[in-house]
Amino acid sequence: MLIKTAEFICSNTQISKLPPPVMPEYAFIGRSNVGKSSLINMLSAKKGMAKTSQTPGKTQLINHFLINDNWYIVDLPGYGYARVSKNKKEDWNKFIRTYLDKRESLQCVMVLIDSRLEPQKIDIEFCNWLGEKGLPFVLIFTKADKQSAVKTDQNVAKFKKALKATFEEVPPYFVTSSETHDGRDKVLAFIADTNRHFVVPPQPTFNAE
Ligand SMILES: Nc1nc2c(ncn2[C@@H]2O[C@H](COP(=O)(O)OP(=O)(O)O)[C@@H](O)[C@H]2O)c(=O)[nH]1
Ligand SMILES: [Mg+2]
Repeated sequence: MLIKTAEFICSNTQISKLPPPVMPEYAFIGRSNVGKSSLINMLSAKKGMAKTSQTPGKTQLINHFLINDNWYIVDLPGYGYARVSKNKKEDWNKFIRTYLDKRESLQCVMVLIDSRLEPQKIDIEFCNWLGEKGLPFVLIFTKADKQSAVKTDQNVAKFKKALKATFEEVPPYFVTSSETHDGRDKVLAFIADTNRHFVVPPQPTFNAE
């Protein structure tokens, strides 16, 4: 897919204020510092669209970016940031899980995993939650340029093995680097393909009386 336009639309702290669910959207999520903002900038070919390396845990917003006037990248706050209070973590959980569970136009959750690391409990638990809810997701392994392809493959294999404890079928996955742009075409091709199957969900109708 060729990216012709990419623009920031809105930041939200309230589910009720999200844009109408009339276009397919893809939610990007992962641990703080996983490389989410860098990946969003890399995919959209717009440097600085999603701000990189902001103070983690500071912004708890759902950000919508409109791509090619016909689909959304949704930037969700990162999880697993140690220095966030327990209350804030609970707020995060409630807000994000409600969004993920209820958003009619959400086509796929893009779960970002740091390719340098062994499977992390928090990532596996989040995938399990998506599985329980029946939400479609794919794995995006980030920062692949930081180590050898062999090491990346080993970590991918370990992650798949960890998921097999709960999943019959492991979801599709992509290996990416925001530095070298590896994986960009494949992720965009997946999104283009999914977009083709999008059907606008029924909209609430307003009764004049
Ligand atoms: N080498 C390399 N560094 C990356 C890559 N992606 C992100 N980074 C770096 O990792 C740090 C965190 O990235 P950021 O996109 O802000 O992560 P976020 O907190 O998940 O949004 C920054 O210093 C980035 O420059 C990548 O693919 N390769
Ligand atoms: Mg970020």
